[in-house]
Amino acid sequence: MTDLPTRRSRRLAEADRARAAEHEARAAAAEPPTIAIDLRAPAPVPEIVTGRRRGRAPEPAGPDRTRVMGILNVTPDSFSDGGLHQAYDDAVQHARDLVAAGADLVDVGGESTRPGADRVPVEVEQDRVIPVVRELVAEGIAVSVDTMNASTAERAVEAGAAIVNDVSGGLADDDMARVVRDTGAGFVVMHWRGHSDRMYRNAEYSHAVDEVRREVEHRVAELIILGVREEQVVIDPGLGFAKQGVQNWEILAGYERFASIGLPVLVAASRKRFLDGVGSAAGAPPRDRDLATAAISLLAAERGAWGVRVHDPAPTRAVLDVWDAWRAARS
Ligand code: PMM
Repeated sequence: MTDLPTRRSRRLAEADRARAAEHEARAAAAEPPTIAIDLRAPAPVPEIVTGRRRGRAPEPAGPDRTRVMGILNVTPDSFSDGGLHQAYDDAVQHARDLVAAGADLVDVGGESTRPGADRVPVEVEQDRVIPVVRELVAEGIAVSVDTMNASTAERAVEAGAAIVNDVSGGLADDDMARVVRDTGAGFVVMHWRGHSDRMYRNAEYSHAVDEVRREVEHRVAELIILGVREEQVVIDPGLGFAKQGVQNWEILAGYERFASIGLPVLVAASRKRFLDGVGSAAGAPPRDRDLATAAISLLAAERGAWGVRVHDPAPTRAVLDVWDAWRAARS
């Protein structure tokens, strides 16, 4: 009786040894595990993106000043200038005019994101924007491409665009983070809660500033996990996108909370509906909102915004020049 447990434990030990030998044989026959390490140096981030970082005081002029991004919609249906620049020649000429009026860079888009807009086939979008991007870059104009499509972003960056401006922050196309990561392009990550056809159904907040801040911060964290570098990112609260009238003002008034995420901020209020009746008559056409837009540009610049996105750079440039002169005289 006493040797029974011993025999059993011997049998168990033999079975263990056999199993271990079997494992070893299988492991030896299998391919060794491979670990993919990307040894390429990361692509450099364009200077126009990296000028001002957290904690740096705004300077009166030079590369750190608030950038003026001129809007070039090569679309037939954008809410304020749609259809005007559809032809290639018109688009290129309009971009030159934007620069002459004070734009530091031109944001080229081929798909309208106005409320209720339908999606455009990606080939159509690319036919609209890629030749224009190529020409502007050849003329020495800094370009961002306004797209939710990774393949359009990739082709535009290949054509020389420095920045991908994606109103969905990469949520509309799973491949966008890879394109941004691999190209080193700047990436404007806008707050987004879904496509234009359901824009206003998603405009429900108990505290707009806190929720927009939290959602953008979360999105940036996801992008960092996917390999996008912090120095590539510019954040944008997405005025007018899933936000109703007063919510846009709350976001502007809460600018500092948003900026405290610690990333450069783009403010894109230009001609948006929430400006109707502020500084111009209620119901006036969108282009009558350019003075109100310029006032927001000044307030944003004073708070250290990385950039402002505007349809007409002239009034914005004028107020920023006034501010520069004011500050220059003080120092
Ligand atoms: N708004 C529009 C288009 N693109 N991009 C960013 N980053 N932020 C915006 O608020 C934004 C955008 C809306 O249409 P528009 O081109 O006619 O202004």
